[in-house]
Amino acid sequence: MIYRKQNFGIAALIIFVMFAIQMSCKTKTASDLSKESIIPKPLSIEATGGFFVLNAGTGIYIQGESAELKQIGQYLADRLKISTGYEMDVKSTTKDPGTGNIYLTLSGTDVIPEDEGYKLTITKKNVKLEAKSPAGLFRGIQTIRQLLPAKVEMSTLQEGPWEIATGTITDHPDYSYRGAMLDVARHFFSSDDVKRFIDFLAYYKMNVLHLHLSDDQGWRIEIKSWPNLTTYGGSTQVGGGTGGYYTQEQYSEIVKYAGERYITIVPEIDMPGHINAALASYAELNCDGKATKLYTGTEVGFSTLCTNKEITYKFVDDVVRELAALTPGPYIHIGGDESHVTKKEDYIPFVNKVQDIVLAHGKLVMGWDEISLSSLKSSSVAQYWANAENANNTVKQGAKILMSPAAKTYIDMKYDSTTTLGLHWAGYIEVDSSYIWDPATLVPGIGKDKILGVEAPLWTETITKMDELEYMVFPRLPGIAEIGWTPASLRNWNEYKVRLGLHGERFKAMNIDFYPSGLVPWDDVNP
Ligand code: NGO
Repeated sequence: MIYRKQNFGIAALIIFVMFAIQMSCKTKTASDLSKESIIPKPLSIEATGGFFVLNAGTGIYIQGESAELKQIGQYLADRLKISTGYEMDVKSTTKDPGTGNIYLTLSGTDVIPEDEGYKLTITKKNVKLEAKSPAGLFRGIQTIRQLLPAKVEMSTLQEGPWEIATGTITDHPDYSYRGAMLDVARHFFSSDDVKRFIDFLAYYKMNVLHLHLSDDQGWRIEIKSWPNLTTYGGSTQVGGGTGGYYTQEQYSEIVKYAGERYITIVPEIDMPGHINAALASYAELNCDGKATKLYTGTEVGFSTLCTNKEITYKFVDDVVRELAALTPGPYIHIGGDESHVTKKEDYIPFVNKVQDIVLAHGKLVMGWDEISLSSLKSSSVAQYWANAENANNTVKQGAKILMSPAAKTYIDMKYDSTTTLGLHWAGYIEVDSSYIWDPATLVPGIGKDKILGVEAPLWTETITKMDELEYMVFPRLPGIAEIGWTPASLRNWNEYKVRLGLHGERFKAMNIDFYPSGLVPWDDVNP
């Protein structure tokens, strides 16, 4: 018996030693900057072979007294404090603070000429982040986060060491618009959920969140001059559950939260179709003067505003006016998709009029690709999702395209036939398929100069809560972010999938419920 116990003890010791060796092999030593898995992939990385160690004495310095830079420094300090436990004061300085510190500085345009670009120089002694604009510093901070061990993203105190490989990264985005869309109309998502989603975008250097705020199933933004839109029209959602809406204060808080992360909100009010929630809330918006019933199904294309009633334009003007006043970003998205029950001869003048209303309120127009049937201003943007002819029609009119091809960027599509969530009308979209494409060659005749950027829409007919959202978003979103940021010449699926695999640890640290695609080498992550 004693003999067997001893045997067991030795076996346990051997297993422990083997496990320890295996763990130490898996713990990366942060000494080769060029081998770090940064997403989106930076433009240039020069490694110098050593590492900087973040410790309790590390300070975060900002150049000058700017409140904006202070806020960016504080964002980094707050994030690092949670997992490292270090209380990093953010201090102002007029000169390079020297050894042991992180220094955030706005350089002249000669160092980094591009908006959102940054240069990150890491030596054994300190970390220097330079950018032309505060947005560039914010993007560079995401690179610093990704260079630290994955556990830096955890929400509990972790053991160091907190090493960052040394070298220089120079980086800037390929497209100026890199976004995602969240449909909060089919299923409502709380402000806190939206903020978490914004944090995902920020981590991958995206800069736009398009909120699909109204549809047949629900109206989600308070409009003070038309209160029933939310109190009645926002009361339900797909499947018949309780819906919800953002008060104007809550919406402004979301806008502010996004703004602090250099993310612009593009609000969408879908019209003249996808409008049943409004038609149910106000009888006078219907041609026959009778309110429709609230709708909780998932059919599309059955509702329309009454395009030849004067009150319709008063309604649109009020909604756009209130929304424009709450929205600092340049665009109001007017939808315009799938207006199957609006006659073409009514649709065209409607979109033209709405375009004028948006411009009169000081905003630019964005809409789904169908709006190209109307006369687009060159400042308007059509979001290509399905129809190449509409895309061509857009550029012929001198307007720009936002690329959201359904077969590539619709992250509400199932990964494969076994995915229980999602739709599949545009096909199954595995992680490789959503990564392997180039916005500038997708539609013949529409080159890079005609394209504003890329956006990944998440429609929520089948997505009811945050863990479901995360499962559809991850791991496809980082790939779309990379398509928007990194030039096509530097993108390669076989290389990318390894970097993505290493982000599995980060998803886990952030408590993200992701889809563990069999196409990605997930290292030692067990989701
Ligand atoms: C379409 C439709 C949406 C659906 C979505 C589902 C556009 C622009 N209109 O995309 O109403 O929710 O597909 O994938």
